[in-house]
Amino acid sequence: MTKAGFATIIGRPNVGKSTLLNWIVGEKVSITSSTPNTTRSAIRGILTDGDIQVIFVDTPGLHRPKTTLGGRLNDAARGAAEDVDVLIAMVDAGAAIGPGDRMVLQTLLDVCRKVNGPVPIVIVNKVDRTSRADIAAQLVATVAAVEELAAESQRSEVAARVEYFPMSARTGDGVAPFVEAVRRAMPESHFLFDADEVSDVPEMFWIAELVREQLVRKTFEEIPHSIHCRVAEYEWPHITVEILVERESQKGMVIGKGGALLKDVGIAVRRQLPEGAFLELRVRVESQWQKRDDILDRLGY
Ligand SMILES: Nc1nc2c(ncn2[C@@H]2O[C@H](COP(=O)(O)OP(=O)(O)OP(=O)(O)O)[C@@H](O)[C@H]2O)c(=O)[nH]1
Ligand SMILES: [Mg+2]
Repeated sequence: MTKAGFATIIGRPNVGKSTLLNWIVGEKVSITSSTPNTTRSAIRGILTDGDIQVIFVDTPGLHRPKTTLGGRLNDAARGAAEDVDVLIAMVDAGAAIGPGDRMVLQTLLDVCRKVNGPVPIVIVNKVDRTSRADIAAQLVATVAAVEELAAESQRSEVAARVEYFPMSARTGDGVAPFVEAVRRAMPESHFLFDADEVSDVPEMFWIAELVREQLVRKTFEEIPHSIHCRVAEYEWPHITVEILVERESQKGMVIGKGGALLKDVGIAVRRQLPEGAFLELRVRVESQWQKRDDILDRLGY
């Protein structure tokens, strides 16, 4: 009998959730950057090995929202944490456990309290950047935070079941035992995806994501958050991606001096597309789109 199920990763923005998903499936299926709130939807990466299939789900970083979009990103993450077989909360080894992490750990305890609820796992990521002593201290601090939150919310039974894994999603150090624990938790089931599938991300969405990834990496301050990308026209090999920004001034920043920034973005994206692709990038102002429910509905958030 085969086994298959879902394992969702939640955490504050920027802790390394998407980097881990990509490492696990061995391919880039979720865009990453050092700017918080890079991921804007639940992204599935599929790992099939032998007779066990795990669908790992990457989520938008949980944060205190400042815009309507931010609230929707949190909702998407919380939604993806329901009805799964394993729930994984990730914290950063190099940053003190703060209110944001506590909120994430509380979500883990709450969702996993249900009878036959998900197996709770906590990851301490980015251990490549910290000393052994600091990793040990962070593990102790994380366990203490989980136990304190559990004591306050009558979740001690859940806290006792939590498994902890220090790792580096960047180097892959420590990832294997974690993946083994997730595989062990999969229930008996037929496979939910073909054994050779790594992701169910539609091609149009993926091309728009690759453009957004470059823009998020190459722009600063509020601009990464003001950008939305979508494929406006697709007739292979001609692809037009429309880049939405919120203000006229941002348009200039995204285009760059003499079009330099957009050109760089185009080069970096084309390298990741099949040979022969013609990519056209267009920038359009859609005022305050992050704050407007009607536009967010239309954009699919
Ligand atoms: N040194 C180090 N950096 C890492 C590690 N994992 C991720 N990073 C870096 O941390 C930054 C954020 O990584 P992401 O994977 O985009 O983080 P995320 O949790 O998906 O962030 P959001 O999508 O914004 O919620 C990137 O610059 C990564 O390269 C790690 O194990 N070690
Ligand atoms: Mg991400």
